[in-house]
Amino acid sequence: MLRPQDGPTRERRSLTGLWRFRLDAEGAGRGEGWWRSPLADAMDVPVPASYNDIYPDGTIRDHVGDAWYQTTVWVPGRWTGQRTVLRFDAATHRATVWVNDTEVAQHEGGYTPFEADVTGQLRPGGENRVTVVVNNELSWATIPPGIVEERPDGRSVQRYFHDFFNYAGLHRPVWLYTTPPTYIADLTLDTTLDGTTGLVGYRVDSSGDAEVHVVLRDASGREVAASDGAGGTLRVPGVHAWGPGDGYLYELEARLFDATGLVDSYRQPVGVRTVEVRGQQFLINGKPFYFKGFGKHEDAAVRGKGHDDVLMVHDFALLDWIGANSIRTAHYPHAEEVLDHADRHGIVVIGETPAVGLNRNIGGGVFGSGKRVSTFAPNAVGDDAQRAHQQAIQELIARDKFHPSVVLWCLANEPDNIQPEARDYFAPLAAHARTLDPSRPIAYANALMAAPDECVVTDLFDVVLLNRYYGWYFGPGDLESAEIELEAELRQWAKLHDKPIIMTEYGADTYPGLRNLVPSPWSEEYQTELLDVYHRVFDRIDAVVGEQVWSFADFATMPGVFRVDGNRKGIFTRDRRPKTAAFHLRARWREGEAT
Ligand code: BDP
Repeated sequence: MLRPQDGPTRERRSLTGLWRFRLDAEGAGRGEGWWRSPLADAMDVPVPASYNDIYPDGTIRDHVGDAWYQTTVWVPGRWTGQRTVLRFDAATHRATVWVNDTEVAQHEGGYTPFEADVTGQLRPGGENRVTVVVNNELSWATIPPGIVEERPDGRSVQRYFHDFFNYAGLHRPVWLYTTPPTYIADLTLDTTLDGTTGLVGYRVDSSGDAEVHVVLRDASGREVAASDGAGGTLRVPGVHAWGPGDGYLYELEARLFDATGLVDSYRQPVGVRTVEVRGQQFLINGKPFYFKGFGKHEDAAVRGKGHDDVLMVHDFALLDWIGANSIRTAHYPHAEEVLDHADRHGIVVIGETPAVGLNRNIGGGVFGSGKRVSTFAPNAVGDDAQRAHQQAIQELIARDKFHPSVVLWCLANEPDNIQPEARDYFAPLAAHARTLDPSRPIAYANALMAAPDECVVTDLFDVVLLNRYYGWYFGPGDLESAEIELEAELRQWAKLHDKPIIMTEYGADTYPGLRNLVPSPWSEEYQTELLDVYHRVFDRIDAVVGEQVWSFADFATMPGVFRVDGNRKGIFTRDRRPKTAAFHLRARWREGEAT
């Protein structure tokens, strides 16, 4: 599924803006056919945005169930004869879509795009109604999982096993776009380096009979290679490789021709680079790479998880300021605009699926105590969840396969990895990911539940990703023990598994402005000292090839006694002001640079 674009043969129209909106906790709209007429009793909500925090109203913020969106759009008469497609970049967590009176799409999963060919339903030269019902319920059949509980007063309340707030709605842009009737349906690219020559393998899938011609241009627009035919390899002598800090992109243009001339054209940015895990090293273009950066959420005041270019560009500017070279898109695929930006700016990305909270022995970031319960079981994370997980992996890879910034797939965050059934659950998923993308390594992020010799799934993956909270959830306030325990554990991982280790989470909740002469939890000094402890240990262990602090910025969570207006492990506050630790990290990450 290629993204919409404007070009000589294609046109797109954004449907962002204010849509009509109505909550439907009882689910009445599906029976009453609310898509058939203008949405009654509707309010305005902006798209893209989460709907939860737009109005000061708890029933909207904590809504569970259906929410209806509707807009109207004039479609130009010149679209007659073209193939027209309606695309949602995301609808969290599932959606059904109607154009005028006809249902055109259903999609499950909140962070990947879906589309429908609406040529038969859309009236060019007229006004058209687009209606979407978005549902935010999480269950044991969904990724991420959750449970809807009924409270004594009859309200439904959503419980889930991750800490970040369950924002919902149309979080990303919505598009109507055209393609010609015979069109380029998909591209497959495969880039590698042969010395100083770049090799770009390509395949163009088209919907009908047409001749294929492909050109590759460098960043200045100069043609550097060309080829005829639906598949082949382009050679680029003296290639400018894509690399960390060097977001150099070529552009591949695929064109279809028939006897009348140009039929379709599609342009795709291409970064030429290699990724390889060798022993305990992570190599990009054959050189060892050390990850410096953050686990990052899509989260902001008022807009929730709504994509916003302003915030995105600002966040990347902060990454640059602090000297970060990488992010993990915790805990779901982030907007495609984010990956485009990472590509262009040479920021390395660990791309994660929404499989977070597959662990009944952890709740919302806090570790359960006492008796272990089974996570991977028919009445919990069973076959339905595994199917949804497989689909999430497939849609993530299909969506992001072209991005050179993505160097590693993270298939899950902190799943139960001790229960023997975890292996049966993950083995087919890992195999599936490798089939879909043999070019990138795979991993999962591991919580401090299983010692290196207890984890039943590590050998299915290429890289060890560790989320560790010594000195916070474990021994809060005791950084001396934290240093000893962390080092002992890391040494054991390095000894037992010949794989690189990336610390994908470490940090401490920090209330900005709380200062202590003797560092104690929640103070700015404690966050800084805790990071120092971890950094000293990382620097002593060769197998550690990366440090990603949790988290880039404070973010909204479900309510909890250990959350003060959200998760406060941000190095920046939610409105992106630096905590003391930001300057400290900057000194480490930009050491030796003239800043
Ligand atoms: C980790 C989770 C992360 C949480 C973090 C925390 O991976 O999503 O936000 O704990 O509690 O276990 O801060």
